[in-house]
Amino acid sequence: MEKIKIILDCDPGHDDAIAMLMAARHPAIELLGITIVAGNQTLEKNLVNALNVCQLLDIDVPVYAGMKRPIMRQQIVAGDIHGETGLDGPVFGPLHRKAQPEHAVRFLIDTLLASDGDITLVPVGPLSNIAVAMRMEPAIVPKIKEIVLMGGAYGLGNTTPAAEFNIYADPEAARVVFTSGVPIVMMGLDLTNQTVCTPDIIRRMEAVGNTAGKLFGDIMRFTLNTQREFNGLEAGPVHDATCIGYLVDPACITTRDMHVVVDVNEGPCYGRTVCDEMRVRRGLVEANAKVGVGIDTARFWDLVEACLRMYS
Ligand SMILES: [Ca+2]
Repeated sequence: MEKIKIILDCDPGHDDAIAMLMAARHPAIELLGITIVAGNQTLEKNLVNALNVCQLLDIDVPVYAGMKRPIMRQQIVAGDIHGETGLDGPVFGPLHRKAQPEHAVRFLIDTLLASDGDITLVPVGPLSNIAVAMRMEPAIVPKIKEIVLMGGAYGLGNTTPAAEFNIYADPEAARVVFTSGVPIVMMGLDLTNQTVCTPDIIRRMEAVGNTAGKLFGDIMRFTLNTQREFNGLEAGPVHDATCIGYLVDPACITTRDMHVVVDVNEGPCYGRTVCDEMRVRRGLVEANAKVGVGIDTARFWDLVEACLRMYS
């Protein structure tokens, strides 16, 4: 079977780390690189977190640092959910792993230009790196096979009543990506909040009994409390990991075609993904995204466990 070539663009981040460990070992995926963006925390902190996860789990994939700030807006971070480090919970040893010297945007451009149009981008943080790459070298746009992203919502937001964090953290970048014409699959909160990782699931993953299972537990036990406190959820969802679930087992996720517009007007809906869920504009606009609406959670958690078992 031909592997799905991906670049994972992330801001680790608790759920990012789960996406990383799934993407790095699943045999259906060839992980070409991990690009880091400011988001859940500053770029510097997200980069350290990514390198720590790679070092701990022996993930031999190049890591590139990207955009330090959003395109236009003031920077925001999600310290309430992800803690001061951006990945509070796990304790890592001294860090020896280093990032590549090249900028993430350069890596994205060069890799896509040299490709046969067979690379899928998987952005699970603010879209700053992807948007800047598209603006710096528009020739990459037709080279992108698909963008499978975590962000947005057709229902309510988690950072403002209208907006989800990844999109709200850089709405102008999201606008660039959603108007690019590249096929988009959007895993928004409506879908990802269905993956709340309750204590029984945490215990099940820890019972795998290896380093990856322990890391999963250390990560998700931290979000149990923050998500309950700040978002009123039963436990922490593994938002970003649903993108990997979709790639390797698309039948586990139901999507609907929708036209999605990112609101970049300053006001209460700044950063909202306005999704034409009811298709009221049918005949006027074409759908530009497949939006996740449902997930077979039993099948999804089986997949997560299988990925954890791929580690020694
Ligand atoms: Ca993320």
